[in-house]
Amino acid sequence: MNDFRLYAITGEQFHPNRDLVEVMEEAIIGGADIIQLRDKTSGREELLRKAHSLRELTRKYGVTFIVNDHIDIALEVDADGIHLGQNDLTLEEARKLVGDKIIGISTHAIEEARLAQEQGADYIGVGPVFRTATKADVVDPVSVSYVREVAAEIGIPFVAIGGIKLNNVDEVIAAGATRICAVSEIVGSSDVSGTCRAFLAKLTNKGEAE
Ligand code: TZP
Ligand code: MG
Repeated sequence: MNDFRLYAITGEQFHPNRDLVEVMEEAIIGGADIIQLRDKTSGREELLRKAHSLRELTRKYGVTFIVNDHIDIALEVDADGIHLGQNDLTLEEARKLVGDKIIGISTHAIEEARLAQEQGADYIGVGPVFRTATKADVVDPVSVSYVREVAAEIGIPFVAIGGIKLNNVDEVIAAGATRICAVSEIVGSSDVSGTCRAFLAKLTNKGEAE
């Protein structure tokens, strides 16, 4: 999973009239190489149904599939991994439950990044880099300076997240990010594949003007 570059997270509120699987398929076609199911509102049955559908989709394309928060659902659909926040299970507890599946941890400060690395996280989220309305209880933006700190010090893969758009991603890449994650900019786009391709072009060109 180390070679991923573009991490797309679901956000159905940004495409109210479009099907979840269809939108995420467009993201994959555009080059997203990790898909995460993040859904804070559905009940368990609905979540499970979505997880099954996205597992089937990601298998078809050979793309990594991560479930946010719900370890039981990740296990039930045989997702590739889970993503946890600072207030969820500890890494040690999570590792016991998921074995060698991928565990990703959200971090907002270098101490959290160090700890996640020490405890065996497979990757970390670094953010929110910019202000975002996508996450309800989000902490204040950490700015690109936190991206710079992580890039300089942390050895495990990290993905920058939070308010990242095509028009500000260059700054994030210049700070050392080689992997980008976005919700609204990707799934809320009228051209989901094109937006993914544009992010990837910027990552390939290291943020230089195209
Ligand atoms: N974790 C930190 S910021 C964020 C999450 C899930 C939301 C990012 O959404 P967007 O729309 O890309 O700002
Ligand atoms: Mg969480």
